[in-house]
Amino acid sequence: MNLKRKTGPQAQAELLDAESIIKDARRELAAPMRRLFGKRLLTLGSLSLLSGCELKDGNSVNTMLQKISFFNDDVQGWLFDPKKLAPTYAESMITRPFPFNAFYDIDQVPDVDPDSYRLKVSGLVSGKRIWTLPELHALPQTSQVTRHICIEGWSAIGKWGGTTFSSFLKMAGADLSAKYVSFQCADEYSTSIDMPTALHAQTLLTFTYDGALLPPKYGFPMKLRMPTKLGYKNPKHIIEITVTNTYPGGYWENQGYNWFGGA
Ligand SMILES: Nc1nc2c(c(=O)[nH]1)N[C@H]1C(S)=C(S)[C@@H](COP(=O)(O)O)O[C@H]1N2
Ligand SMILES: [Mo]
Repeated sequence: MNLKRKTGPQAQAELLDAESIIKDARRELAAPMRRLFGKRLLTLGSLSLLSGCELKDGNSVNTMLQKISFFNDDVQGWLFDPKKLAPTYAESMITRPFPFNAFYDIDQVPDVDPDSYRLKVSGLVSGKRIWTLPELHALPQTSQVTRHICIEGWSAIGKWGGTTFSSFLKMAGADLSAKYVSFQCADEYSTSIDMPTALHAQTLLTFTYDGALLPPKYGFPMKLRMPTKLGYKNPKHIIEITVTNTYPGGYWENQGYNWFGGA
């Protein structure tokens, strides 16, 4: 894609998007390296050198994000600051249509029946273990417009609404000193996260996308949305949440994707 050759509102939107990605890249991805190597790495030029990417358009920015997130894999665990917030955006910046992605095609999206649906909460928890959808929808709701970054080299801005995951975990009587929270999904996908990320202020158990009930393709009946993590760490169609001290892995993690997966 060469943005310079395009004209019209779509091209302008893409250019704007590329600019905001660069801003995020500087803020989000340069910060850990800045702490590691000093101020010089803050320039886009040095980020570009380090990742071997020429930053000429939206795609190359995405490729750089991908490479730098791999570069960070070994160091970001201990650099993770549980209080640091990911950028949020104006609703006018939402990417339309928002991309669909899964380990299968869109016609294979699982069809979850809302009436018989039950969320199971298991492992190191002392509270309620079985939740119906109306019970989950009755929890306090909030929403966020954030950037979703997929390791396959694309990113998009979307709006998800739901309940703060930290308050859900507290309500479920979860052992907050446990190491991991893992997720089983209706499509046999799974992933897991560290407890500091689970308790992060922007980690939401979401039931809506762009103000409407989460459609099947985006993860009905719920998606855990974490702007601080790459796309594959954000499970859709969750059917079971487990609090544990035993390393749980996940669908992509077991095939070599980095477990931490920070964005
Ligand atoms: N259950 C489930 N969750 C999943 C996946 C999946 O295949 N199954 N794919 C992950 C990946 S790699 C991405 S990029 C996002 C895509 O979410 P979207 O379809 O809402 O864009 O979902 C993540 N969560
Ligand atoms: Mo992804």
